[in-house]
Amino acid sequence: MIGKIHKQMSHDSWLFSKMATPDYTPFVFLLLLFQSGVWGVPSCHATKPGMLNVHLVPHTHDDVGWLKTVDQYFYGDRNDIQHAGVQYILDSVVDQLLKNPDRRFIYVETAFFYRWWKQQTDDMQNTVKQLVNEGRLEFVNGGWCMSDEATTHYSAVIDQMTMGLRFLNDTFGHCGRPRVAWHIDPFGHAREHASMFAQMGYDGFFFGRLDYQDRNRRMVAREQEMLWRASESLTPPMADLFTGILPNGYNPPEGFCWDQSCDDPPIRDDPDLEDYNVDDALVYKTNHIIMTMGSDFQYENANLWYKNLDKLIRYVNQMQSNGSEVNVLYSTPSCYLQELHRANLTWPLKGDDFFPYADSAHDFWTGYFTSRPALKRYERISNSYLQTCKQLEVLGGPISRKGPFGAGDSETLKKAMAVAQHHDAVSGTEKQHVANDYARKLANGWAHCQVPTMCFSVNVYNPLARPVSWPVRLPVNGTAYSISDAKGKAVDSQVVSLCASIVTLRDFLSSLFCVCLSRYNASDGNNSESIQMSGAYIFRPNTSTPFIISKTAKIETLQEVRQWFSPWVSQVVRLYTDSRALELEWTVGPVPIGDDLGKEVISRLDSSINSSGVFYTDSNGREVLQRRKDYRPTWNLRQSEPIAGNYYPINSRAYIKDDKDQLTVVTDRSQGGGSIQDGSLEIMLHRRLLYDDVRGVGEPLNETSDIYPEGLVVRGRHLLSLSPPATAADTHRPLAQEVVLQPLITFTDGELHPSTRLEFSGLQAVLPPAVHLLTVSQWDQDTVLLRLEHQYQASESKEHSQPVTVNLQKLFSTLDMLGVSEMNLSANQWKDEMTRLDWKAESGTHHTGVTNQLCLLSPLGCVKTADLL
Ligand SMILES: *[C@@H]1O[C@H](CO)[C@@H](O)[C@H](O)[C@H]1NC(C)=O
Ligand SMILES: *[C@@H]1O[C@H](CO)[C@@H](O)[C@H](O)[C@H]1NC(C)=O
Ligand SMILES: *[C@@H]1O[C@H](CO)[C@@H](O)[C@H](O)[C@H]1NC(C)=O
Ligand SMILES: *[C@@H]1O[C@H](CO)[C@@H](O)[C@H](O)[C@H]1NC(C)=O
Ligand SMILES: *[C@@H]1O[C@H](CO)[C@@H](O)[C@H](O)[C@H]1NC(C)=O
Ligand SMILES: *[C@@H]1O[C@H](CO)[C@@H](O)[C@H](O)[C@H]1NC(C)=O
Ligand SMILES: *[C@@H]1O[C@H](CO)[C@@H](O)[C@H](O)[C@H]1NC(C)=O
Ligand SMILES: *[C@@H]1O[C@H](CO)[C@@H](O)[C@H](O)[C@H]1NC(C)=O
Ligand SMILES: *[C@@H]1O[C@H](CO)[C@@H](O)[C@H](O)[C@H]1NC(C)=O
Ligand SMILES: CC(=O)N[C@H]1CO[C@H](CO)[C@@H](O)[C@@H]1O
Ligand SMILES: [Zn+2]
Repeated sequence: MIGKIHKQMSHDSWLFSKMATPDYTPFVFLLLLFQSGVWGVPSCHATKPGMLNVHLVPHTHDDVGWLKTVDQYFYGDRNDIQHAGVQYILDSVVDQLLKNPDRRFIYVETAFFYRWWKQQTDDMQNTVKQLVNEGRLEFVNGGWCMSDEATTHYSAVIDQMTMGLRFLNDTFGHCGRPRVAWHIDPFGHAREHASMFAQMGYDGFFFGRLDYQDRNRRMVAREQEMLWRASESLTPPMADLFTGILPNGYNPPEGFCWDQSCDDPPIRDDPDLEDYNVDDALVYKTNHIIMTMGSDFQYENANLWYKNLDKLIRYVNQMQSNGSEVNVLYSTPSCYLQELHRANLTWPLKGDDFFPYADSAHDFWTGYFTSRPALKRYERISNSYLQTCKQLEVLGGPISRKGPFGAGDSETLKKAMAVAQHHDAVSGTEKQHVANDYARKLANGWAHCQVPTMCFSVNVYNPLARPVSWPVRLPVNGTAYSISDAKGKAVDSQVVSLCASIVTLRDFLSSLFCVCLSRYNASDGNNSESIQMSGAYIFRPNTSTPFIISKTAKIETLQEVRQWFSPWVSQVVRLYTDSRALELEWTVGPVPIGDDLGKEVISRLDSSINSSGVFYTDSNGREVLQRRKDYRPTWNLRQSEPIAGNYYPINSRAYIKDDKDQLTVVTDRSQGGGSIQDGSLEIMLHRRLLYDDVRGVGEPLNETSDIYPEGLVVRGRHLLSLSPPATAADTHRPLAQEVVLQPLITFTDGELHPSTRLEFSGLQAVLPPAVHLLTVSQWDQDTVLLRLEHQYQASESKEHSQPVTVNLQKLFSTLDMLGVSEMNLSANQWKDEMTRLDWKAESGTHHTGVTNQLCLLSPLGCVKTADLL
């Protein structure tokens, strides 16, 4: 749950409408008022109980940028690159829906729909509202985009979903609320995404891509539809999500593509429909099957599709009079889901995730975990900037929302960040000109979000709800600097000369573990086993032994240790006083390609930890999952790529451990990595490739820029901590949050006005360590959206995986709270509207973890809801 706080300056009475929270509340949402809602019941066509019901779902998959930029896709510009124009799709579909009330369409990407909507007349808007109210046009997923699942951070995903779903609710009310999450294209699926979707109130989730071995097994076992138990911490069914695998990716069955972009013959009026193949249905459990009738940017001329679908339905159903038992109907994912629910079956339970994704033996989509490391970092730091900008808009009051010094407009950055979550944006799988466009949009967002600032002075804003100790590094000239804090007290500081030489770290470093940077030669496809090349999506090293860039790094020791492995790979190692972690700052590039070989550079940490093939990676920056080398929890893996097949997404941290020690690496962006040898953890930093990997992008991942025409140079940081496993989470949870929401540093020129306030805290008191302040954002004139999160996973910390209490009345220093209302995670439902379909799991409802609890204090005291089990 999450919340909006009604604030009123200088008012100190509190009107809590009601305060109840489920027993573990990862996200808290509070809003002013409760309203009763009536569910819009989608109007689904009747099905026939004794027959096989084929649900035809007309749909289009509109990437929010990929081969073309998001704007080019909307307008249909640059059709020489790819024929695609979303504005025409929506024009054409609405027109065709009006021609026959039986027809249905689903729409997914609110970033596009929102643009189209703004250009429509009142009449057209009313017509579309009618279509939505009648269930003829249905929104599914409904976020601003269809986010990538491997390289996104949960906070940015929640933001982009909230933005899209809010537009739908504001525009269409209840009938516009999507019940189904729809990730038909992302290249693997994260458990945290399923958990978020459940907490956003979705009743089901459909996707297209999973490992080919997993899929084959599931088809045989008829386990393509399941109940995903997506959290070890939440009490079922809070994070349970009904999940279905679509029969044909997201394409139509072979021979049935009637888009203008396809060559399949139309249905003639003397139909021979013997080819109509319903064998797919044999691998599903019910007498219902869903067919995705559409694909990338289809329906620009919707008449072609609908005319043929009308005929298909008519002719196939006519055969029923001759004994056929196939019933074909126009449908939507939520109508299909409703039938599955009605079937009242039990479904297999799934506890792990769907990474990594391979579409055949040597084709692991694990390269994109690291592709475009500079864009990945820019996206991550833009998230931190946006959260700060939103907080200051709230704390600074109305003046900070407009005017020359006001942050004014966080909307631009919000939209740029939402678009950047798309599965061809932060994933790094777009064309170079499109990657440039995402970066340009983020930069424009920063410009609109100028955070007001206060000799030169350095302003540091910490967006977390607790104090942090954070090193600030500034380039200076000379050594004569005195640095003081707001009270005039000296701040501990050092000027590190670029060439001085003081011994410190070397012994420390070698006693703990050994860092060495290595690289893989990328496969160029000339190989007897498979012609697959490494590319933007796919990681395929030439051999399974990494090539050590240099056995002897040239080392200079200062307050920091500087290592040069080669002219294009170097690293600085720093240990700050009082720090819980060692900092490795790596610099890689320009990656040489003179030998005509692509290269993928990794950082490998070797330790004496007895990790027995087990390692841990986070899911979208939130819960941590256990990984085991050459192993998948739900099927017997035949491992065909010893490196790429053991890579997993690392969004914020990864670790290995034994009984005594845990080595944790906190990353500053999403990267791919794994533990190939016991005691070792490797993380891919940068990749430069000379071939396209034939997954559609049509370009080698060969990044250059104006400043780096020889090849992009990328710099980043890893924070390493070594602690006893029992207390490791107490370090790496807050550390990871500090890197995600890092202090914002700004500069002011000239003397400060004497009356300038040098120190400010938006909070009255520090929040308890287990509670993370996830969102503070202006919702409308008088309300603020607040999300509080219990950030510890069940059982991971003796001290912090415990219920915790927050007193909302004493939270903010500049806001008074008039009332509070709870909402679901994506803020598109009030608490009293929250209902979800219940599903029965096949086997043991094994719920292990201790339930974490976040209790909100109200005048009624701490209110707990009953255990949901
Ligand atoms: C039903 O079968 C009869 C006899 O085979 C055939 O003439 C007729 O066309 C069939 N009708 C349909 C709708 O297939
Ligand atoms: C669903 O199945 C259970 C048995 O598993 C049965 O008790 C229950 O009545 C069924 N519900 C409906 C609505 O058919
Ligand atoms: C550094 O300071 C010296 C002396 O004030 C000056 O001559 C020099 O130009 C400065 N260097 C830079 C890079 O600003
Ligand atoms: C690996 O590289 C060597 C030479 O550098 C080449 O002979 C071999 O075919 C490559 N293997 C693969 C799988 O690309
Ligand atoms: C790989 O093989 C293709 C054709 O078989 C050839 O054109 C290409 O030069 C080869 N690449 C390398 C790096 O040997
Ligand atoms: C990578 O390619 C280089 C040639 O550029 C070769 O010397 C080296 O042995 C190769 N390393 C591996 C691990 O294949
Ligand atoms: C490593 O751990 C495994 C159990 O996880 C144990 O069987 C093995 O003996 C250990 N090896 C060493 C060298 O301690
Ligand atoms: C990679 O980029 C470099 C630098 O722009 C260029 O010289 C080279 O031809 C490119 N190679 C490929 C295969 O795109
Ligand atoms: C959704 O929209 C309806 C109709 O405008 C409104 O009454 C309701 O409060 C909105 N719900 C939320 C959660 O904002
Ligand atoms: C965080 C939270 O309260 N999420 C709730 C949102 O609403 C759905 C039902 O629609 C609940 O299942 C979630 O728990
Ligand atoms: Zn896509």
